[in-house]
Amino acid sequence: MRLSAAALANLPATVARPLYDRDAQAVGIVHFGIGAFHRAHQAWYTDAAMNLGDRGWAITGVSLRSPGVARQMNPQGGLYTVAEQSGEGSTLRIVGAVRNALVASEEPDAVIAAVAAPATHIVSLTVTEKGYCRTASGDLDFEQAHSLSFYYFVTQGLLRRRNAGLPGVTLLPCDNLADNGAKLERLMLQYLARHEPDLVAWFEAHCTCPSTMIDRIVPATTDEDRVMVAEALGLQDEACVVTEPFSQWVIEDKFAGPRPRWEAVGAQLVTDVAPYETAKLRMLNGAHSLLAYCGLKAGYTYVHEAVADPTLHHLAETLMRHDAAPTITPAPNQNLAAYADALIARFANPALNHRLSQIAMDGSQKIPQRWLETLAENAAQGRHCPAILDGIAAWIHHLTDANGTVDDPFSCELVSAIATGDPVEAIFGHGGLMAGQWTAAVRARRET
Ligand code: CS2
Repeated sequence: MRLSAAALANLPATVARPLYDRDAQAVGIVHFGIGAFHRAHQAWYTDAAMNLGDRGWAITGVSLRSPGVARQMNPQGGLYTVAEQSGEGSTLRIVGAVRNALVASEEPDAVIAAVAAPATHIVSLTVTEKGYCRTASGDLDFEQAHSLSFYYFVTQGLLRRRNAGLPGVTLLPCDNLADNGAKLERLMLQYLARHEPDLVAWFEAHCTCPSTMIDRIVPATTDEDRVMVAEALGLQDEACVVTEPFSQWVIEDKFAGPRPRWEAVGAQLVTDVAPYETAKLRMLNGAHSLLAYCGLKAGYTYVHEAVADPTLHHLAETLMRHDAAPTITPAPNQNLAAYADALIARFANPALNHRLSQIAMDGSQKIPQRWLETLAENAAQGRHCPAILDGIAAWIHHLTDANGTVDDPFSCELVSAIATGDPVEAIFGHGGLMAGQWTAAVRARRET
């Protein structure tokens, strides 16, 4: 038996479930990239807001290519379990916010119609760093941003909205990029200027792109997780996600129209996301990538194993407290030392099997905002970043070790850089993928 609306009444009493009439909710949000992270984070907050009485915020999820999630969710009427796991046990909640999942490559018109629907007010994104289709210099890569990118579907939907006299939408990026709202706006405008120049002025007047800081550790769901959830529910749930109890969402309060009352369920609506976003990217994600490359090199599989190693633990602490924290101007209520303590405790969560290899992928997309900005700011002050330099050395080792099969959108460039025999020069030197001032420092550190 599969999880379904009809089966909700028979679930064990310990499993929380939607408190609202799901069928009566209009779809107010179209979300591109309906992976595990969205289901455990933005959809989970939206479900909580609907549990408190918010109406009209059901979500249509979109996968650009892969039919996997749609096949998991649609037979369950969009329902799925969020299992929060810690050393103290697990808590299960059925989330009802997702109405359906579309596969853009199979039903492009349905995706465009969803963006164009009058009840839609928000188009949100978790397409990962590479999904923004940027060149190494940060501009839109028009070759990648083709007819199967979110740019195309959003543009077609917005065209219909404009032609029908409908209001614009809020485009809400929920990926780990610094200043993600401003970046998305710039890239979207580059796309429109090339493909629909007539829409540029309308977009500028009617749509907004708030920045967000999103945080929850969500490992890829495994078969063991599905078995654990099936045992707890007494039903099969193909779309379940496993996560930690912690969750944070900081959103720039700059919406083009209505939005759910996310602040009533724990999100922070602020005028400036930057301090939160910078701390999260440089400390959490920075330490994550460090543990990933150094941990894999040391033979570990999971984050909790890597952070239990005294040497790697010390390195992660050094990155957060010595390298990153001095580059961050905290918000008035932000305590970076306490933040670092909390991050170490989250990484050590023994109930979360978060694979280092999941974090290690797409390094070219992650390393700039996780490490290089910290490195550059410290360099400007004449300070060194020992932990980050160790991380870069471990990343280069990771690329070399991959034997030509690097999981990264710039894999060709990275494989060629390794083949030159001087990857530091090829990647960080003049004209390299990550050209910067730190070539000599990276080289010196690698050689020790
Ligand atoms: C991780 C993030 O995979 C990765 O690169 O660093 O997904 C991390 O788990 C999240 O950003 C936590 O909020």
